[in-house]
Amino acid sequence: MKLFYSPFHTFIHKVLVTIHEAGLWDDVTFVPTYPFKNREGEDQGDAYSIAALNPLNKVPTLALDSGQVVYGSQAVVECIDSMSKSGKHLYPPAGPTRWDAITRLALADTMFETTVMLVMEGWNPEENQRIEFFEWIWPKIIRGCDSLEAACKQGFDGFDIGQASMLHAISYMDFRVNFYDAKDPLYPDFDCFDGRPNLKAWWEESIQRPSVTSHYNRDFEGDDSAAFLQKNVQEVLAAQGAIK
Ligand SMILES: N[C@@H](CCC(=O)N[C@@H](CS)C(=O)NCC(=O)O)C(=O)O
Repeated sequence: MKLFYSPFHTFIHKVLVTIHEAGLWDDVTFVPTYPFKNREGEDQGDAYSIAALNPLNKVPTLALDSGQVVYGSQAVVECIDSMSKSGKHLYPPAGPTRWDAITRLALADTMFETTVMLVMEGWNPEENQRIEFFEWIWPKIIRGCDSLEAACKQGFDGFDIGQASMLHAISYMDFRVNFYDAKDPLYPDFDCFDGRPNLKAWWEESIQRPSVTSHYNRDFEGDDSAAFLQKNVQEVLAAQGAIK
């Protein structure tokens, strides 16, 4: 199977964590995709487009060997977890523990997505950035961090999909500041661990997991050319019978 994703390993990808935890690392062809290089005004044109596979043209997108395409990160991780070869599953059985795990998945995923929205707002010239936008987003992130602190204080029974998403969201906040050099108008020095000792202790322990160290802060070493990407898109279409 092929995973189309953006190969920035300076944050933790919950999809990569899930693949590793499932013992499926060697079954995946990792296909780097740069969705924002397709934006108008970029000189790459549609070179990195995966719209032929995913109408939203978003990462992550998973293509199974059958040609079936699964997109939306929640669908992708559930699909991967279902194929686990390691005997481990990140989704507890139906019941309160599962609802808790998938609710934290939803919370952390939305914290991640709203942080992406802050990144995109920050691409506007400073005088055009909407302060109301930051005022709308930040309380969600701050309450979210408080809720995760409470969850960490209570503790977890093993590693679950909610925690994979928490790693993703928390590391992306750092990525926003360091990679994009974001100067936030409201919280320029925000540190999610400040006053949240349980979240910090959980983080320190969780980033030791092999599923995290497998990629976090490591260079991507494969082929990230547009030609490699499009070759893989064509292979998926061929598997679907869409091209000869
Ligand atoms: N809800 C989606 C969000 C994925 C997402 O927003 N991906 C971004 C990269 S961080 C993307 O591909 N953006 C390209 C675009 O929106 O055109 C998911 O969970 O998979």
